[in-house]
Amino acid sequence: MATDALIVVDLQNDFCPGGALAVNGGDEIIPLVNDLIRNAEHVMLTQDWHPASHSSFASSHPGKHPFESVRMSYGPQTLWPDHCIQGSRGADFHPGLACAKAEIVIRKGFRPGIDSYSAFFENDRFTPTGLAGYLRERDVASITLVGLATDFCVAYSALDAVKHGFATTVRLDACRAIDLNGSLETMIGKMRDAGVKLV
Ligand code: VGL
Ligand code: ZN
Repeated sequence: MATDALIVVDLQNDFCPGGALAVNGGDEIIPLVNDLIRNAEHVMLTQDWHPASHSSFASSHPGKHPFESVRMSYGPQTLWPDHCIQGSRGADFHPGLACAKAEIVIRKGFRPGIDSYSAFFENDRFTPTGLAGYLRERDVASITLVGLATDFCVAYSALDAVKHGFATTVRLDACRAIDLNGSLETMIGKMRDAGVKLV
C-alpha cells in the first residue's frame, strides 16, 4: 500500500541558534515539526554528518572564508564554517526534536571530498545516498519535507524527490532559511517550477 513519509531535514544543534552554522529561527520550528511527526504515518530524518576537515569547510581551504565559493571537481561549492562534525554535539539532533518515532536516519556529507545538500544525491549530483531505493522498497509514494535549511538541504532534497517521481510537499512554515545572496527566492522559484507543492 502506497504511503506518505515525513522527512525531517537536518534539525541539528549546529543549524539552530548558538550552533556553528545557525539558521535564523531554526529552533522555532520544533513545536510544529513535533506535531507533524506525531501525525505522520512514517518519519525519516536526515543528519548532516561531516568528517573533520571536510572539503565544504572554509577552514580546509587556506585563505578562504565561510560563505565564499570555490570550484570543486563537481562544480562550484559554497564554503561553510566547520559544522556537524561526526559525533560532535553540534551534529546531534536538537534535544527538543521528538525523534524517537523516526524509522531511519539518512546521514550525508560523510565523503571527505563531496558535500551533500540533498537527501538523495551528493553535490556531484551523481552519488546516491540510498534514500530513493529505501523509499521505493518501503512503497512510499509521497513525501513531505520540513527542517533546515529551506534554501539548501530542504530545497535540493525536494527537487531530487520530484525527479525520482515522488509527490513532494514542502511545509515552508516548518522550515527556516540561510538566505545567502538571494538563495531563498531562487530556490523557492526552482521548487515551484519543478512542481513541488509549497505550503
Ligand atoms: C546545510 C549547508 C551546509 C543544510 C548543510 O542543512 O541546509 N547547509 N550543510
Ligand atoms: Zn553541511
